[in-house]
Order: sequence, then structure tokens, then C-alpha cells
Amino acid sequence: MSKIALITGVTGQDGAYLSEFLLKKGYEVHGLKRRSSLFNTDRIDHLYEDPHVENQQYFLHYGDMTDSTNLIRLIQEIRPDEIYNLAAMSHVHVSFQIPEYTANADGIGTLRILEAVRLLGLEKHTRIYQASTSELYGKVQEVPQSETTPFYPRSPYAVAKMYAYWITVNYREAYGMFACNGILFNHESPIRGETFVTRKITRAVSRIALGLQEKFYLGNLDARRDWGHAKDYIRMMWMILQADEPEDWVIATGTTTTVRDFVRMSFREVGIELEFRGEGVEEKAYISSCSDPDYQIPVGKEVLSVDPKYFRPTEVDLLIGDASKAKNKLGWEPHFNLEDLVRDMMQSDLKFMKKEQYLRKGGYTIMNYFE
Ligand code: NDP
Ligand code: GDR
Repeated sequence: MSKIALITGVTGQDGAYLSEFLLKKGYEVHGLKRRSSLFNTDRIDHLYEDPHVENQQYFLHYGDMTDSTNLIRLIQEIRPDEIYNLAAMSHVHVSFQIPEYTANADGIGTLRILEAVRLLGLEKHTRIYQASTSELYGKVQEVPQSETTPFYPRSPYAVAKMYAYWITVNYREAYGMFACNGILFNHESPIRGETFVTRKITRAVSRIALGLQEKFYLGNLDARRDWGHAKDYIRMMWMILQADEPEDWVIATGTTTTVRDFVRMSFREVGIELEFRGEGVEEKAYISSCSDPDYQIPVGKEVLSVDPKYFRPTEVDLLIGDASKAKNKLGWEPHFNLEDLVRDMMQSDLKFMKKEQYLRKGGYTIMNYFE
């Protein structure tokens, strides 16, 4: 009998990679997706199976983290061995604009899952993974950050996730549930959402290199993040639920990089070096040399400015994680370093933007790339 998994947030970056990973392991995978007026399954379309074929292993269900009855009914029907609760309003900056919704979906949504499992008497059957986050550390208390570092959340998103973290711990202690937090540091990939900073950068750099865009705008260039590859991190989600005991785990690479250096590294993938001049909101980046004949942009051209509209009311300045516990107890090791990650994202975005270049030459314009 194959194991049964339910993934909330199946249409997101992690949900897509995790679906693929679990299907390869022979799981029957059920995903919760939201109803949308547009197709929202781009990331998982390659996994879709015709519902009329026999031995189907991948199923999608409509649902929402704000709807308890829907969650109870689905969990009752599916009776999952494992639930991966990845659904969330996951954009930190946007959470300042929709704080109440964020609390409902990200905080109370987690309670709804835990409570559904308990009400249905599945607390000894279903293991639960909660997508916790390095944003819990917020204002720097200690570096590097580990499972014992105190939390100091700095956004409505992080405060909602802090509730989710503790309610997961509480249900584990109160009802003996196998419920675990993965405290994951930033993880990115070619299918990262377009408004997170790494993907915004690799898309813009690809378009500038191909002559499709003149320049782009970012907020805080000094912020430091511990960026890993999503493929390494979803493997760890599964390992957490296979452990002997339910525990909480930090997953990180242990290296930290500024947003500015992520920009530099992305331009280097197309043979372009930058010079940064000015400070604070006056800071700008200019092309200082181009070594790849395929990507020739005039030296001295301004390609990046700071726009304060991307500043957050409260910022998380420095994240760097210590994943020793995961490495020592579960044997987790990342396969990708930051250079591999930037290369993977740049190669994918260049390929995608070349399609746009081709369409433009044919007289077609496609979509708006600015958020
Ligand atoms: P994404 O933003 O790519 O995906 C979020 C998913 O949640 C999407 O499928 C989205 O659906 C779904 N969703 C949002 N709101 C609801 C709701 N109310 N009901 C049901 N589904 C909903 O996030 P990631 O894949 O990057 O992250 C996965 C999880 O891990 C999130 O909880 C995030 O907060 C957390 N996390 C992420 C990290 C990262 O660096 N990526 C680091 C640490 C934690 P739709 O497609 O319809 O919008
Ligand atoms: P983060 O990711 O807030 O760490 O949350 P994001 O990529 O949005 O920001 C990282 C840092 O870059 C700075 N920044 C900008 N960010 C965005 N989005 N757009 C910009 O133009 C820009 N300019 C500078 C930000 O200020 C910030 O310091 C992500 C999400 O996936 C969360 O769900 C997850 O919990 C955490 O990672 C770990």
C-alpha cells in the first residue's frame, strides 16, 4: 500500500517540488488548490494525470486555509498518513497590507489543520509538517540562528507564522501528535514566485541582457539572506516526517549574502560586471564591463536604482542559519550552493526571456513584467 500525503499550497514553489518528490517515492499525493479565475496550476501541470486513467496517484482538490469545514471534509475523505502544510500568504511585504487575512490563513489556518486531524481521531495516524520560517527570528538576537535562538518577528506574516509554530508545538505536547516545524531559511529556484527578490533579479537581469528591458528597481540592497535551493529543502520536509521523534528543525546553508551581491552574481552569469555608486536611496548600479559577446550592453549604462516603495516598515536585516541538528541527526546535506542556485535561476530565466525576444521579433508583445 502506498503512503498517502496531503499537500496544502500545492500550486506554490515548494508544493510543486514536493509533489514531484513524493510521487517519485511512490506516494499517493493529494493537493489543496484554491479556486482562481485564471489557471493557477502552471507549476504542477506536468504532473497532472487524466482523471479517467486507472491507478491515478495525483489528485487535486479545491480548498482554502480559511475554510474549516472544507479542510475537515477533505482530511476525512483522504485520511492522509502525512500532511505538509505549505499553504500561506507568503509575501512578507504584502502582509503589511493584508495583516488580518495573513493571520487568518497563515496562523489560524494551521490551527484548522491540527484541529481537523484531532477531531477526526487521526492524531495517532497522521504526521504533520508545518512550514515555519526564519522570519521568526526577525530582529537579530543571535547569529547564526538555530532551534534555540529566541524569536522576534518583524512583520504580520512572521507574527502569524509564530502562532502557527507554537500551536504546532502545543498540539504535539497536548495530544501526542507527530507534528513538526521545519524552520526553513529562504529557498529559491527557477519556479520561485516572481515578486520575491531573487526571482525579480534573475528575471530583470535576463531581460536587460537580452535588450528587452532598460533597468529595474529594488528596495533594501543591504539585507542579508541565507539562500538555498528549494529542491534541497523539500527533501528535508520529507525527512522530518520520517524521523523517529517529532521535533523542530532549522534548515539553512550557513552562508549569508546581501541583496546587492545577489545582483552582482546574477549579472556575472551573463559576463557583466557592475559598479555600484551612491548610498541609500541614491544608490545605483552601472555596467562596468561585458565579456560575453552574446550580451553586450553599453559600458556606463545605469541598470538598477533603489525605489523606497520596496522598503518594509520593519525589516529583517540579517539571516544566517545553523542546520547542525538536521545534518547530525538526520544526515541532511544541501546539494546546491549559492553559485549553483544563481546559475540554475539565470539559465532558466534566460531561456524563458529568449522566447519573449522571439515573440517580440514576430510582432507580438506579451505580458507586463513589473509588479
Ligand atoms: P508560495 O507563495 O510559492 O506558495 C504558497 C502556496 O499557498 C500557493 O499554493 C498558494 O496558492 C497557497 N495559498 C495561499 N493562501 C492560501 C489559502 N488561503 N488557502 C489555500 N492555499 C493558499 O510559497 P512557497 O512555496 O515559497 O513556500 C511554502 C511555504 O513555506 C509557505 O507557507 C511559506 O510561508 C513557507 N516558507 C517559505 C520559504 C521560502 O523561502 N520559500 C522559507 C520559509 C517558509 P495560490 O497559488 O493560489 O496563490
Ligand atoms: P523574504 O523574501 O522577505 O526574506 O521572505 P523576499 O525575497 O521578499 O525579500 C528578501 C529581502 O530582499 C529585500 N528586497 C526586496 N524584496 C522584494 N520582495 N522585492 C524587492 O524589490 C526588494 N528589494 C530588496 C527585502 O527587503 C528583504 O530584506 C521569504 C518568503 O519566502 C517568506 O515566505 C519566507 O518565510 C522567508 O523568505 C524565509
